[in-house]
Amino acid sequence: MRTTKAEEKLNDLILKSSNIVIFGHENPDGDSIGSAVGMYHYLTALGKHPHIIIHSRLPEYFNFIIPAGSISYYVEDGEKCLRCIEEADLMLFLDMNGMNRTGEVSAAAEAARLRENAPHCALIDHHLNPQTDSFDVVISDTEVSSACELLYHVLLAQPGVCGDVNNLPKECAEALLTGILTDTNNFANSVYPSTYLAVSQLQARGVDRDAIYNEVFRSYSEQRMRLMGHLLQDNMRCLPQGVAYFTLSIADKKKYDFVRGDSEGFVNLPLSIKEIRMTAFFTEEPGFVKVSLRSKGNVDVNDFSHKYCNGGGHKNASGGRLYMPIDQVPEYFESKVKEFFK
Ligand SMILES: [Mn+2]
Repeated sequence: MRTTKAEEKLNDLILKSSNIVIFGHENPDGDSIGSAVGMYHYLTALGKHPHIIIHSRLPEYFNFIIPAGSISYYVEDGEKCLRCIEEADLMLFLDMNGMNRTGEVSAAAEAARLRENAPHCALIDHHLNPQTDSFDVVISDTEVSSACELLYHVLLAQPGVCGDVNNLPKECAEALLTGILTDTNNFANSVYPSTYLAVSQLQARGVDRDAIYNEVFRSYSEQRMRLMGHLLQDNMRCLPQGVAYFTLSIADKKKYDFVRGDSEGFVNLPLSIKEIRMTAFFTEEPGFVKVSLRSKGNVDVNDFSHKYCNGGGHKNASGGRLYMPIDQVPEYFESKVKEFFK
């Protein structure tokens, strides 16, 4: 097992730290929570004191991998979060390309960098354009399926693990596989040869892939499926450029008893239409519209999001925000699609 300089440095920082804060990104998904929880178990097994900080709560169907008391949510218990940052020797940022992706807690994280006895900071991520300046260690690779896959390779290269997956706690392996399953949408996208190697080893470690699949992809409500039907039937529009999009209003969320995570995966649905090469899904939130973009082949939605949606991500999957009423989004989006595909 070859260990890179960055992996060695990460190992050093972990060994000499005790209180370690792990940050997940705002609107956490399976990869964010999987990588954070995976790291939490690894550090706990080493005798460290890790704690996870996330801006706000995640969908309930991820509860099955979250150890009791392991996470504090900034919007619910900001004081505890600030105390953890205050006491941190090391802060880890997973599945995000910069501290600003942690939401409102990012101000406290950035301020901690300037204090006396500042904590060290490490980034482990698979998004484009990592903000390397803010970190002592940056482990960034965009040629992997997910942060969880990258973390798997990083943990295996740690001297104490010696390349043997059996040296990782089983709960760590479960969390990592959860993130790989969700970020690839059950192996539909962003799958690399290294992904199968990781998954093969994680299954060999005894992780029950089918059980995770049922927890993550088959745990929704009836109302969620009816909402999906409504959006596809009454709301989806297909444009001549091979672009499909739909919007979810706060009114529809109320009508269909929407809970966090219910719209997970919706954005991918129109990509099953042969002619469609790009999809957009707009969700009305208080004060802004959340944008999710997906594409097939060479259509670069990272570029689209940078140009028109105040965001970014990956070539075939990215996100952003619009600051306009939801009913103005169709006109805006359709004009930008015309410009983009000109
Ligand atoms: Mn990810």
